[in-house]
Amino acid sequence: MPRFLRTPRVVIGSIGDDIHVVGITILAHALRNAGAEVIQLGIQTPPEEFVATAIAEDADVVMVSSSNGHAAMWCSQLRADFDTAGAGSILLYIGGNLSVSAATPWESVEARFLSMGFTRVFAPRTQPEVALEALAADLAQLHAPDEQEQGVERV
Ligand code: B12
Repeated sequence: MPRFLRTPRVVIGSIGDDIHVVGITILAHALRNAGAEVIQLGIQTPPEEFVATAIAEDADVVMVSSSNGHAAMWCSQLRADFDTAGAGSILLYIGGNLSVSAATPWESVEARFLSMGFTRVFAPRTQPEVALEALAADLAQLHAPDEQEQGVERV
């Protein structure tokens, strides 16, 4: 399990009309166990609620889940919405079942969501540990200069 230099604040939810709840429940549980502060938005969360909550909660990362095949429709403007709200550089992760057809090559699905502005795109059935490792690495990279300056030690 990764160790965080400081408590990450994570906003998580299933976007748009998506009702699949098991993935976000497991992910939220794993994040809390790893020491993260999790703001769980639940299912059927409108894109604008991710933006408003992430800003209100001063989140480090937004984890979007989508399993019903509608992700591209609900996510196409999400990065732009964060830009408009003044939080353009927030970490934006997405996972679940992102394509309508399982036959779509993963590389093209990943490329599509990266081009929408997601920081990381996770393949179906990604285990929580993978997301935790990615988050620890991204946060360490983002905060590296601050931590060195302040002499913060890993606990
Ligand atoms: C259970 C289930 C349902 C239940 C949901 C119950 C509930 N309240 O959650 C019910 C029966 C209600 C349902 C409904 C529908 N479902 Co459904 N469902 C499933 C099923 C069988 C399992 C989903 C699940 O819980 N998996 C277990 C969890 C732990 O796995 P997970 O969600 O993948 O999440 C893991 C990872 O992916 C990852 N993860 C998930 N999100 C994120 C986000 C980030 C940022 C990260 C890092 C990781 C991450 O973390 C989790 C832990 O490992 C899947 C098939 C399957 N085997 O996956 C279909 C499936 C997801 N459903 C599907 C469909 C099509 C539907 C419906 C549209 C069907 C219909 N015609 O009505 C509706 C959706 C309606 C809607 N508005 O959303 C399709 C989606 C296909 C697609 N993407 O194109 C699937 C893949 C079935 C299939 N093979 O066709 N479903």
